[in-house]
Amino acid sequence: MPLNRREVLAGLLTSAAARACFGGVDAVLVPGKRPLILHNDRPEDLETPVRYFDSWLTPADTLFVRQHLPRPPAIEAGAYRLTVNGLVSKPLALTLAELERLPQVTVPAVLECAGNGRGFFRPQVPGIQWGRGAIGNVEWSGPRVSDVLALAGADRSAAFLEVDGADTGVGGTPDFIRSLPMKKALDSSTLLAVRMNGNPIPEIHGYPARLIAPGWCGSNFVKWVTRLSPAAESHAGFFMKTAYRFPKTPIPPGGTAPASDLEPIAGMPVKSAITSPEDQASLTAGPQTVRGFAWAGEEMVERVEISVDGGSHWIEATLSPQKLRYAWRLFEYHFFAEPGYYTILSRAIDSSGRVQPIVATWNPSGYLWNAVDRVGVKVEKRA
Ligand SMILES: Nc1nc2c(c(=O)[nH]1)N[C@H]1C(S)=C(S)[C@@H](COP(=O)(O)O)O[C@H]1N2
Ligand SMILES: [Mo]
Repeated sequence: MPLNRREVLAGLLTSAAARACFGGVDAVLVPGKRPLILHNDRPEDLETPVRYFDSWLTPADTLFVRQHLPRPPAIEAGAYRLTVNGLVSKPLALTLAELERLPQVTVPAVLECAGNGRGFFRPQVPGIQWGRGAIGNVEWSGPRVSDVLALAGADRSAAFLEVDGADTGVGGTPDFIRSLPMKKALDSSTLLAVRMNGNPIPEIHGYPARLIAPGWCGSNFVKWVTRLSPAAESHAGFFMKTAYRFPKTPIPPGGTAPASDLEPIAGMPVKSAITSPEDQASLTAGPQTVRGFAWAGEEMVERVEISVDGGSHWIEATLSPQKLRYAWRLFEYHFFAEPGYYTILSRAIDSSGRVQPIVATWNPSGYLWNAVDRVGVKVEKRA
């Protein structure tokens, strides 16, 4: 539920590190973060304002935060244990040092909440009304999940890997447990990350270890991982059986789908977003630059096209040279603007031929918003 100003103030009184600037919804509730868009304060759900997206890697101090449950007590490095049990021949409890002694692999990968862009769906759907900023591009490092599982003699033919974080359900809230298909768990890019952008993972982002399932939605990136269990079945809890499911075939906007017509979200769709100029910005006539990022889940971004006339003409943007599966690519497009109003659009095209659609597929939970992005700008005469 969004907080009103009084609730924000009440939160401030109980949190010494908290500060808020009341010009907008920006607030600092987490030490070490720049002011982010506040959706919830306890647990913290914070969105990155698009103006912060000006680099290929998203720094820790601007990365969005999403959690369903209260943050677990800080985990101390020496006390940390990763339990590997279930369908394994040798159940284990690994220390952080043991994880760090395995070969360390680095994978730059987008972290995006399945609900990013939910606020744009019409009719509206319940849930956090994220705009464009529940996403970031981060360099993750740590052992491969497959190497960790090998230590325990895991049954590689088990259908799923159950992943549990240190946070637990409170009252009636279910525990956050996810099941990853074993095929994805054993992929050489799937990591149990112990570092984020070269540093230990910040507490709020999952210290000391979190799962990284590149190209898949953020709900699979389980934070504070304390248990990995190969299993024959997918976990029966809320976060697998109800949440993060998408209609197998499109349904009418505003409609419903029986549970049997929903399936778990896996790889993410193709998408681009404009980060500059901001929507409804006032610009001065002359040369203009449109900037943003594009990503395509498990596919490669091949091309981004820009229109500055509402989609009548499309021209290819310049992409950043880093062409890596799972990471986003930055784009740039230059044009000369006479005074007037411009509707600027961006669309990405990926290696499997997917084109970012004009209309995102409406679904009851508001997942996977990926419609062509759009900002409007007013260009005024040079003074
Ligand atoms: N243990 C745990 N892991 C979690 C979650 C959670 O609530 N608990 N939220 C998931 C969801 S839905 C998302 S989008 C990402 C958000 O990661 P971040 O908070 O580091 O941005 O974490 C995922 N991992
Ligand atoms: Mo999410």
